[in-house]
Amino acid sequence: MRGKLIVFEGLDRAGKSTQCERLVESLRSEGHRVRHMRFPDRSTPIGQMINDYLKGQSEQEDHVIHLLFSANRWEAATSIRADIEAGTTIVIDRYYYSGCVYSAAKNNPILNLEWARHPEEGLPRPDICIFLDISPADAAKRGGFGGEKYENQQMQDRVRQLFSQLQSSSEKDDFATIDAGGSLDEVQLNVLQVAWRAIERVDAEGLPLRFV
Ligand code: ADP
Ligand code: 2DT
Ligand code: MG
Repeated sequence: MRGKLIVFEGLDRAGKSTQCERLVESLRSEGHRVRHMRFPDRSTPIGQMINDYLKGQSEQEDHVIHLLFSANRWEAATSIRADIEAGTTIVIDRYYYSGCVYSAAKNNPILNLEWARHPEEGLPRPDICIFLDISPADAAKRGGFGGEKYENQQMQDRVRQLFSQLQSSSEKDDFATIDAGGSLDEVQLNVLQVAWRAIERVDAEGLPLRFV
């Protein structure tokens, strides 16, 4: 059986990184072969350029940084596909949905959601995107903003709006939305249920890996 492609998305402090790790551990303990990834992958030369930009150590034109984020996924795309075909499930902390909404949130006159999506076309498409939904008030309880580029209220508000736009577009069937405001264990239980359901569906229906 092929591996599955499972993605976590959501706003800053929704609990993506925490729940991503927990899901990877749970699936491994059940005997699945699992590769844990995150985007941006700051370890590659392209990822280092993205890291410098997010930390305010370099400037990039809006389209240029958008294409670097996309290239950072494309440089991993062949190995994602190969692993899935070889039976390894891949769990990713952020993917092209973040790529689209963060760039479109800048209100650049050209770089809207539609423009933003084009360079992503052809990437492996997730079997499920688990969207961790948090209110601004609950996010604030989890600490303030860090120092990175997009960690400010205006950007987060736009990102929230655009994520909801994406979830009622052609991408809507990709998403399972989970209330991320509960305790760590409550959220984890819901995540597990959604992930199991997605895995079972792919296996039961013999669904092939799709592409964006
Ligand atoms: P993200 O990757 O979405 O930005 P993190 O997983 O890094 O979020 O979590 C952000 C902060 O909130 C961390 O300090 C984490 O321990 C805490 N946190 C995550 N999930 C919960 C939760 N369900 N309840 C309370 N605190 C949480
Ligand atoms: P982390 O805090 O999760 O490391 O994210 N971002 C992310 C984009 O603007 N485009 C993308 O394609 C991706 C994957 C979201 C760092 C920041 O990078 C943003 C937050
Ligand atoms: Mg994180």
